[in-house]
Amino acid sequence: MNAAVKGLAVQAPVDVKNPKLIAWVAEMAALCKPERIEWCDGSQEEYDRLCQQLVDAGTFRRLNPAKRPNSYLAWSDPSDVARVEDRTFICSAKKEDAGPTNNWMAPAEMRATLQPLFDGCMKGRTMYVVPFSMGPLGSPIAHIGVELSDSPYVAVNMKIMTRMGKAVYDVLGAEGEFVPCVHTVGAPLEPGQKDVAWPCNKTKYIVHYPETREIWSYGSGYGGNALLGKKCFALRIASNMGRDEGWLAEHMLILGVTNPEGRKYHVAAAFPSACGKTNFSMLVPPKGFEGWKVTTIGDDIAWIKPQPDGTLRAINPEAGYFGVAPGTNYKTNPNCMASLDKDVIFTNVALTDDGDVWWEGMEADAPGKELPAHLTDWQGKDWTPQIARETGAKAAHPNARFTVAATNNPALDDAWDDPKGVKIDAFIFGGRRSTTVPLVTEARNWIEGVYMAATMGSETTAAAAGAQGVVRRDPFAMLPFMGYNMSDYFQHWLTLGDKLQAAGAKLPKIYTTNWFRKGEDGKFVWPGYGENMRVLKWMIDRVEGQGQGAEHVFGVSPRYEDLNWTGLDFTRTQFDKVTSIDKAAWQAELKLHAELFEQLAHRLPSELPATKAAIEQRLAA
Ligand code: SAT
Ligand code: MN
Repeated sequence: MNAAVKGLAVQAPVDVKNPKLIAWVAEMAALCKPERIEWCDGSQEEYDRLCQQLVDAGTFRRLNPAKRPNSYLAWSDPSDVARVEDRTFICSAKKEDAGPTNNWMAPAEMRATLQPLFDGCMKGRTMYVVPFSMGPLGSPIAHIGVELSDSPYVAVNMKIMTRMGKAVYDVLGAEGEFVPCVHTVGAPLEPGQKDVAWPCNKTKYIVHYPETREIWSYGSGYGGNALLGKKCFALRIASNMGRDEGWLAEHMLILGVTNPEGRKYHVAAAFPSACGKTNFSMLVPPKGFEGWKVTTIGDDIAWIKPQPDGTLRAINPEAGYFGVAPGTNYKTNPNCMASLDKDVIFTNVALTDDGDVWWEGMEADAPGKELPAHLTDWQGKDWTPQIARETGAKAAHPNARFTVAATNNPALDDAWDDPKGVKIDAFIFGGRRSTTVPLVTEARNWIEGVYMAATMGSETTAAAAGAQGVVRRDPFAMLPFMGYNMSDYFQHWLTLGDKLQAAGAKLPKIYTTNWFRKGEDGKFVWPGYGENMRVLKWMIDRVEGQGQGAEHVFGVSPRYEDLNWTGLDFTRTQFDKVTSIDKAAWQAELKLHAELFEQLAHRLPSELPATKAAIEQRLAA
């Protein structure tokens, strides 16, 4: 099949039978004016060829095959290292449908803005047609997207992060629906112009049109700005699909947890970016938890669809992990380290003198915990421990990432690729807070759980450009990923709870956690990582109707004696430090909830201020 377009004839491969897809590729080619079009088939041959091309272009460096087989290192432009939230737009027809937490521009105005930017934006480059399925191919919970990108880095990352390739054209058939995603680094090449290793543009736009379910991304080659299946589709566009169709697209890991008696449960947990979702999803139970097993279904995103019997079933729409490297080591996440042995794309980590990778935190695995004597840092500069001491220079960028297939994970759940998904028994919402919020609290009911999730605060991280460590409200860990009005989203959760209850189902329990309280010395009090199993076990006990706890102003928390401490030296005093509820701090916290509710007042469900009033009354009593 082909479509003739001014300048460039679009010849689709024989597998492509979808006239809408071909017409759209032709239309976008006419606009972006690439030198050529390559329809990706997702084969290993194609992956290897594109990686070699990236090596030849200086974007990739092949790592020492004896140390890190079939793996590559990319260093981005220093200005293109994270998601750009202030350049991300939800262009719904009406401003109020994007809501006060999103940047908005009228669709016509945005289209007029983007038109001249995209006109000729791919000159001198190849346009890759990247077909992908979010979720197991053909699953009733899955959806298809096609990304057009002038970045081969994007094409190879999408091969790892999604089910990408020829099989998607078959599922799409002649009539199938797909979400069109256009991406350009915004760096056209004039004839004879030499390319740079990491092309990008100072001007950036990450744009979503929720009504027409389109994604347009301009100017960045990095992560969630460019791998459009991830945050743009699987969260911002999918949250709109979920609202319209009665399901949930959430910024959640999914894990399986099996107790020594062999009973298995599934937990979906929302944490903001770079707050340890990958670590938690691959948790290795510590000493004292013999016979317990944790398995990974997903590490970042969950699509959750209600079933006729009132249960919720979840899939991981992704097929790989785009995880934060710094801080990852054999103590914090041994399964992740094992996943990274081979077949990895690293971005913005440091290079060792023997052609391997290094990042801050890896020293914990060195025999004497020593730092490497010399590295090349993520900007290609010399790095030594002395330089680091004197200048504070980081060898790896704090948002440095690895891209690796889920199938590399030794803790991968057997059902991770099951088209039916897994049944969710509990939700966790966890913020990063140095103070105020206790280690774990169980909501007494669905509404209280929605309140906890809605009012969650978190200190910002390097995953997004901008200031770090500032507390901001991050409802459901979805603030940067919400594709419509936040208040409508709260209502969607409340309505779903009502529906499930009406179907006679036992609702999943809802928890809020905070692993990040700090002591006067500025250090984390809770050991975290594998030790989070102690909290997870308490939750599972509660799901089973077993675990004990004490009720307080906003829920139920375990007392010291309610957790299993075998194998960990953690005193009652330390426990008090991570669980105490300070009345004055909570009065101040509730003022921040009030500010959030003021911001979201338009269409805010009345259940939320009512829950707040009840907490205030209990706090005052
Ligand atoms: O850069 S990404 O958006 O893919 C990762 C994240 O922020 O969670
Ligand atoms: Mn994320």
